[in-house]
Amino acid sequence: MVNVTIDGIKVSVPNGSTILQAAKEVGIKVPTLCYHPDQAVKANCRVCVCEVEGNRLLQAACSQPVFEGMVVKTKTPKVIEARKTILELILSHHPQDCLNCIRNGNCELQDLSAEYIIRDNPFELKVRGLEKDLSTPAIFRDPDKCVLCRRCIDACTVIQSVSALGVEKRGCESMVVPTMGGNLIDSPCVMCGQCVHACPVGAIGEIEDIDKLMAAIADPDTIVVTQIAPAVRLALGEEIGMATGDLPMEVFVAGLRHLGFDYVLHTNFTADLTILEEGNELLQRLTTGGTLPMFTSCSPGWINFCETYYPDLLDNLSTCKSPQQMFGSLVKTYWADKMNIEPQKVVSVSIMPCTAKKFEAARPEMNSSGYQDVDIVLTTREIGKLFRMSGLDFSRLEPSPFDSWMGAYTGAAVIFGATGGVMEAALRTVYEVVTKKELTDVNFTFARGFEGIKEAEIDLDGTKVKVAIAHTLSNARKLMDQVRAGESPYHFIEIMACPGGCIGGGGQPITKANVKRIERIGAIYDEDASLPLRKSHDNPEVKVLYDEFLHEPLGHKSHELLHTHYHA
Ligand code: HC1
Repeated sequence: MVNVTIDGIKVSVPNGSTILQAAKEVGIKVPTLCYHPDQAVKANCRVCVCEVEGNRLLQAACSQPVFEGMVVKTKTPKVIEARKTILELILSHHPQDCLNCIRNGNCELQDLSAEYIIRDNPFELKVRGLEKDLSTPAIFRDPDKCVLCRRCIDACTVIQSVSALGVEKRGCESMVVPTMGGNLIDSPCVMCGQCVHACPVGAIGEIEDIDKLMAAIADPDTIVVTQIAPAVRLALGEEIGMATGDLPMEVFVAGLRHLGFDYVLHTNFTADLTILEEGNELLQRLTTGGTLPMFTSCSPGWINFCETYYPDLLDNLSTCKSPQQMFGSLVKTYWADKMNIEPQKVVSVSIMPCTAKKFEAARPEMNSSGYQDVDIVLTTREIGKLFRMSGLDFSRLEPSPFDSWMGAYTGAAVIFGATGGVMEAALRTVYEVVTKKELTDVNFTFARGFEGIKEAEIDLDGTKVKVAIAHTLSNARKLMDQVRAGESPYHFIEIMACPGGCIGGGGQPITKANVKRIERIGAIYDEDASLPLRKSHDNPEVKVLYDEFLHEPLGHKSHELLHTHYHA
C-alpha cells in the first residue's frame, strides 16, 4: 500500500494506483474527459490535471501513479485555471449548437463547461465545418464535434475488434475517421453502437426515427403496432428517473398507449418462437450431420461482423431470423389476418436496445411478409426521449396488459437480453425435447454472468452437447478463430455483439461502465424468476401459432417467414 495526501486527506491505496483512483477513494471528484473506466488510459485531454507537491508541472490524474508520501492538490487556483483553459480551447473548435445536439442534457463537455463556469471564451471560435456522415441507417458521425478523446476507437478496436475507426493526420489537423476512408458505410462498422456509449459528446449517435413514428401515429389510415425487445424495460427506467429494472412492464405498456400506439405486443413472443425453431434446427444439424458448431443469429451486430470477417463461416449461422424480424414477418401475415386488419395499413415499430437493429430492419431481404417487415426501429433512448416529452407521470399510470396473439412470453424469452440467455433458454427446451423428461430446475447458471467466454458440456440423457457463449466481438473472434482453424470442440455457440448482451446494446441509456450493465443483468434474471412460465415451449400463444398457422417447427411456412440465409 502507498500513503498519499489528497487535498489534506490522508489515504492508503494499492501500489500502482493513479491519483484519480486515490482521489475517488476519499470522495474527491477530479474531472475527466478522455478517461473511461473500462478502457486503457489515454491521458490526451489533460482535463484532470492536478498539482503534485515538488513538481513544477501539473500532472494528469488519470495516468500519474501515486508514490509514498505524495501530496496532491486537486483544486488550487493554478489547477482550476489550467482546466478552464483546456476546456476553452476544446470549445473553441466545437460547434456551439447544444440546443440541437443529440447529447443535449447528457454531454460530458456540456457538464464540464457548466461546472467550470465557462462564459466568455477568450479563444476565437473556429469550427472546421466538416460534413456530417449520414451514410448508415443506424449511426451518424458529426466530426466537427469530435474532441479527439479516442474513446470510440478503443471501444471499436479493443472491445469489439472491428477497427472501423482510426485517426488521420496529426496535431490540430487530427481527425477520427472511418478506417477505409470515405464514410462509415464503406468501413467494416457493424453498427453495434458501442462507439456511441464511449463518445462523451455528440460526435457519434444513433440515427433518430422519432419523426417517422410521430407521422405514423398522426396518420388516421395506419395501425401502429409495436414490439418491445427483452432488454428495453430494464434500462428504460434509467431514462425517466427510475432505478434500473424499476419500471413495471405494464406501466411501460400504458405509457406506450398514451403515446398513441394502437397495439402493444412483445418481441419476447418471437424470442420464445426462436427457441422452438433454433432448438429444432440444432437437433436437426446434430442428427443429420449438418454444419457445426451452430451459431446463434439474433444479434445483428454479430451478423454484420460474421459477414465482414468470417464469410467462410456463414453456413454455421442458424438460419433463424432474429426475433425482431420474425415478429415483423408475422405481424403483417398471421397477426394481421387474425385481427382482420389489412397488412398494408400496419406500421410495424420495434423498440430495441440496439442500433444495429435499424440496419437489420432495413435489409432489403427482410420482406417475407410481402412488405418491409419492420418499418421503424426506435432505441431505448429514443423512447425515453418521447416519454420525457410526453410529461407522463409513471407513478400514476394505470398498468395496462399487452395485446393478444403476439404479446405472451415466458422467462426464457426475457433472458434473451443478457449474455448467455439465448443459450439457457435453448437448453431449457432442447433438454425436454431430447430427454422427454420434465426439467425441474431450469437454471443453467454456468450461462450467467459477465465473463467474456463461458462454456459447458450438457448431458442430454447420454447425448453430450458442448456449448460456448461469448459477448463482445473481441471474445467472439477468439471462438471464431478456433472454428476456422478446425479446432472448436463445440456444437452450439451463442454470440452477442455487445458487452453483457443486449442489456449493453448501443441503443440503451448511455452508460460508460460495465457495473451498470451487470446491474441490468441482475434485473433480467429477477424478472425470469418471477414469471410463472419459464420455458419457451410452454408459451400458450406460441402453441396456438403452431396449431393454427405454422403447424411445425422448420416447416414450410416457418422457412418462408422465419428463416433466412446471409451472404458474404
Ligand atoms: Fe436483443 Fe433479441 S435479445 S437481439 O439483444 O434475440 O436488440 O433485447 O430484441 O431480435 O428477443 C436486441 C434484446 C432483441 C432480437 C430478442
